[in-house]
Amino acid sequence: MFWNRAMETIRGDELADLQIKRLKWSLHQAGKTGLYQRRMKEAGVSPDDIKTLEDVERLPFTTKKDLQAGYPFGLFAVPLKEVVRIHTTSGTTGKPTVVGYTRQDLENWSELIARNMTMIGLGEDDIFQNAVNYGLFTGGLGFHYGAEKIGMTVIPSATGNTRRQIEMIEDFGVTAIHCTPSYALHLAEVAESMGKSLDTLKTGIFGAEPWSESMRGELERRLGLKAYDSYGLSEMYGPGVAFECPERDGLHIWHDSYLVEVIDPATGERLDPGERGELVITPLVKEAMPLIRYRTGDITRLMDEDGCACGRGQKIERITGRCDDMLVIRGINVFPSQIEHVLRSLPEVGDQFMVYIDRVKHLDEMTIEIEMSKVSFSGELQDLARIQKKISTELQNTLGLRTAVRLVEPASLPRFEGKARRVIDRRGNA
Ligand code: DLL
Repeated sequence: MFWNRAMETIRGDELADLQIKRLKWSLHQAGKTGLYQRRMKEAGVSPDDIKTLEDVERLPFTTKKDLQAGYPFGLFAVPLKEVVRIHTTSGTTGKPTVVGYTRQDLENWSELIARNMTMIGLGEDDIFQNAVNYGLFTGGLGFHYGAEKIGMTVIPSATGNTRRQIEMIEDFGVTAIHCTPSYALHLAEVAESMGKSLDTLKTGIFGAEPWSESMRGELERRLGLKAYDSYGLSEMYGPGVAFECPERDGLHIWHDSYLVEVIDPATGERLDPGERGELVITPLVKEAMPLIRYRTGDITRLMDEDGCACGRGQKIERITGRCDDMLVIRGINVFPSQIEHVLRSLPEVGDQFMVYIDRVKHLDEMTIEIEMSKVSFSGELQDLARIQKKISTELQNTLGLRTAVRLVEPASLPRFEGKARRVIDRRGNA
């Protein structure tokens, strides 16, 4: 099903023409800010030099640091009186990143969310529980207005009070839920402990943090729904940048609104289609805060141009990590998503884990605290030693790194209502 068939299926020359037209408009809009006046001058390029999509490579990059330097409103391209909403997201250090929206931006954003929801078969017959933070986090209001736009019955449940959330799902007959994958797992645990099977739930929309295919399998089994990956970032409005269709093999980017490239994060060179690297996005319709070649820090690759059975255009692969959360441990690069993938494939492992990195006598040590699953937790020392060895071996095989594994009782590690913080790096800069 399509919300906006013309825009969702636009391809080839027609798409390129639209993108270049919108890109020129965005460059003009960005040129209203001091940052881009300086940057374009330094790069020796003016909006008029950009005639084809290949010319985009001549444009300067924008990073999170630039947004922080402009804190709070330095990157706004419209007078503050035209900004009708502000969201923020965490910065790399100190102050948060501020994002502004005009009325048209809010309209564009809910259109994109409406496309996502319609694409996976949701509509006015659905009852939608939006179990994410409704404050400055873009997941709350972003999905709320998109869901209302297509006529769903929206329950703005926000986060917290998990037992009440479960009662609402049951009492209101909720058919679709949106939350972080970590919170979905927690909901599943609590529902099981309450003896609730949540039969009305059919669709789960999960995003805002990396999650693996094994996590998808687990959520689908325990919550009895079909789980879809949703990608976005506050700098690009929020959720709604890319989303899985029913094929669930990669996420469709809304190419009429976002121009995407994949670059080598070390050199900034553009990579060939299919190569994995950092996703760089130039929004094409943002009014209040236009950005040029924004470096997302997210690692993905562009998938085959054609070939999705749903009829929409090019997709990106699910985000496999960030170029800046990559851990270098004893010279070996480790992505937290790799650890998660290994752990979730082992039946002995329960729902939560925590990774600690320390420097002991100048050597990096990684310790993983792992909650055991209820079924495998017998408390017998012999069993524990066997399971510990099995997990260490699996981790070593995948990561190429020896890790200390500490097993803990089921349900004893902290739960996260929002984004999980599972990696604690205690090495400092020493
Ligand atoms: O997390 C927006 C969002 C809300 C997306 C709800 C999806 C659902 P930020 O707080 O600015 O915005 O964080 C953006 O989160 O650069 C990624 O590193 C990560 N991220 C978001 N979605 C996914 C995903 C929202 N599906 C940052 N898979 C991004 C992996 C994701 N990582």
